[in-house]
Amino acid sequence: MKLYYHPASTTSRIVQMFAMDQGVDLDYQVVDLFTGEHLQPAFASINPNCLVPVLEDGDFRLTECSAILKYLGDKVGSPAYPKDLKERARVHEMMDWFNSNIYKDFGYGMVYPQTFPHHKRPSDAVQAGTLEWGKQKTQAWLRVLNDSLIGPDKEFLCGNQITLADYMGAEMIGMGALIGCSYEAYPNVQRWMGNMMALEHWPKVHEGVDGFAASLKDKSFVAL
Ligand SMILES: N[C@@H](CCC(=O)N[C@@H](CS)C(=O)NCC(=O)O)C(=O)O
Repeated sequence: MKLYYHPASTTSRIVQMFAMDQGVDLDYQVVDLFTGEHLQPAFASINPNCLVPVLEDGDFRLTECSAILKYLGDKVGSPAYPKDLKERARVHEMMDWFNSNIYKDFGYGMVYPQTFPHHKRPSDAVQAGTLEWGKQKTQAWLRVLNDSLIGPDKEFLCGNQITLADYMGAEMIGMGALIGCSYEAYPNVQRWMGNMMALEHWPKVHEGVDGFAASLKDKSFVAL
């Protein structure tokens, strides 16, 4: 199986972390987001959304990191994708929560407009308004995540076993490193992120994005 990806892409790292942690062998092909390779006809014919990641399994092609995780989870019979109907529904619930709440307001509303030039809004006023909105919404989501979804006892999002939702959620929170975010106000989130960052393959998968973060460290950002 092949994964089209980029190391600075949050949604690519979600799939990479799962695959490496669960021993799923993938061929990795970089699509260079910084030179706009993903916008060129060759990649647009692979994914008309012009986004990574894309998985290819023979002649079967799949986009959307959430769908890719579920496909791989079932394909390899991963314990991170429980088969019990209600346990699986909880994992889906958490994945949808991250993808439709945090990723929209934090990723597309705060991190990307400040780190990818083509996501910067067309005027200073629109940019400032976008970031302010994104920050307020993100803080509210983090409060829910900290107080209600994780709480003081659980090691992982759906209990004490890692699931697909953790691989997705940890990247969607971890990308805040690019703009210098601190999660000190959210101790349960910090504790859970610590569990995820202790995974064996975390440093290797994050080499590229850590380098990108280091290159941005002297810039000033609207952060948490
Ligand atoms: N809904 C997609 C979103 C994928 C996505 O946001 N990909 C970003 C990188 S993290 C991308 O390819 N961005 C290119 C761009 O914005 O031009 C998924 O979940 O896979």
